Amino acid sequence: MNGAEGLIRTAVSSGVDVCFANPGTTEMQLVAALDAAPGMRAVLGLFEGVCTGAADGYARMTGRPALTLLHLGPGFANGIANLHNARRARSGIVNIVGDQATYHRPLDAPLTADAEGWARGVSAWVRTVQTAGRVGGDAAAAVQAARTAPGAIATLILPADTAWNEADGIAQAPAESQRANYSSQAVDNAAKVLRGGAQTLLLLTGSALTEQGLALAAQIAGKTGCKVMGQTYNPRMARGKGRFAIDRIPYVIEQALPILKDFKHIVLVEANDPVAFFAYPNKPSMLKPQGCEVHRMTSGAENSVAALEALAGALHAQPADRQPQKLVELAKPTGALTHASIAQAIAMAIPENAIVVDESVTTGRGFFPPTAAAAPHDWLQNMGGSIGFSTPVATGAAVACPDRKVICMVGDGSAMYTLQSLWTQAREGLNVVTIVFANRIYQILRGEFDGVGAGEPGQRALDMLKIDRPTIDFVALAKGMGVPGRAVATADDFVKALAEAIAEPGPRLIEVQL
Ligand SMILES: Cc1ncc(C[n+]2csc(CCOP(=O)(O)OP(=O)(O)O)c2C)c(N)n1
Repeated sequence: MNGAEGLIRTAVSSGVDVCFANPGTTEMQLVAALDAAPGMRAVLGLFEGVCTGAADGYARMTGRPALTLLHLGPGFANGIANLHNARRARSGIVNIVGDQATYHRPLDAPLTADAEGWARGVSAWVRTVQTAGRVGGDAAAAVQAARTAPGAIATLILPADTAWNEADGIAQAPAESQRANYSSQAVDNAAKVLRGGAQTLLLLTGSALTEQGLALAAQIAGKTGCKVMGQTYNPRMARGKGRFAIDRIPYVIEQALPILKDFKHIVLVEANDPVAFFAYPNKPSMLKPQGCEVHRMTSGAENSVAALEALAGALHAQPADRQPQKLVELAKPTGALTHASIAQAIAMAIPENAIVVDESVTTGRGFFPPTAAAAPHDWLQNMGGSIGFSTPVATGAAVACPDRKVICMVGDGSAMYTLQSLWTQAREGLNVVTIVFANRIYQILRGEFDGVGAGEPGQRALDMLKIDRPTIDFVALAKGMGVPGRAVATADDFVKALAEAIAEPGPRLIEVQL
């Protein structure tokens, strides 16, 4: 068995059986090993950012790492932006990066690069295999590193000769590491704060946003009168009918400040002390009001559901303490396409157990309240702010959950970064409905231009913000990659197009013309 086969067999025997790949010459033994070693599902992505984003989506939905297979430093570099997003989502991923053969590396052939250096910026664990004899052990160590709770990015660099030389067999990674429990002192402290009666915000993210975590938060809110919110962005939130509906801290500082201004305490459950996404002249960076005390109850690696359970226990908060919620009722929209009618149409269309991937940027800023009473679903967001996240993440989520419908909502600007995902969706027959909000501008940046006080944009500045010339035809682009699509310009047509797209198996695209 050569090193490449040892690696694939080690991954499979360790429970890692999906690989999002874009190979080159240095990975040919690994490609051959996919045939030789059964059990690995290999999914080709036509750009490395598709592979890394797909691995993020896969990890968010399964809690397990996938492999990516990338071509030397430059291939890895193409995948870095979505690894950055995945790192912030605390997704576990094992990157396998082929490299020049050990003896060829000093010759400085064209693709030779500092793969290790580039990997370090986004990886919690980096190793270069030194000899084929070590491949099995190194691959098992990479899987173990990626499974470090709650999930981490591990990058294993595999020089070509370590892939084709004889391996020492396979290894097996130890079982997943469990989340650390929680600090009872931190829970006692949170209980003391909540008993104190001063206005308190319970700020949640990560594993606290499961159905169970949210139900416990609802009890605590009902019992103590505290407010519960999510971070502006969250890796995954259980939402929809029957679940505790919470709002998020708005992105826009002017909207966030008044919402937070009266809180005397913020209790953090995996979340971070709220900060503005960017600095702006004459605006604060920290969003909490002066004098507000921040208390951390759990960090990202701890068991927040258990901590919330203990907190509910300490406060004697029962399921009966949950208050009924007034949610926006579902209603079929008609007439013009507006942000409100789009939200209504999506709320009506979300099927039971759907996965919604949200890169809707400015179009979707108000989507949360109107979709709160939709059928139960999971809502995934971009944790690192690097756009081009949603179409790959939707692809990986669909590979992870073939029985669930994935709805990918994406701005037209964001869609153009990693649109190749559609080709992978078509080839794999994935159940993804991509909705492109075609407003023909980087609308968010038009707002930021004002927000940073850059003045009035002239023609050249506007040319950097508008994407209307030439018009991008998303239906034609989708067709070219094997995905049927249609464009809509009214709410009525959007409702129809959504119903059709969701009813059909396989990928679909809807261009929403704003
Ligand atoms: C990798 C990366 N490049 C550039 C940006 C800056 N940026 C943020 S949002 C955005 C455009 C978003 O446009 P679109 O998806 O059409 O949404 P809209 O703002 O129109 O709602 C850009 C270029 C970024 N966040 N990440």
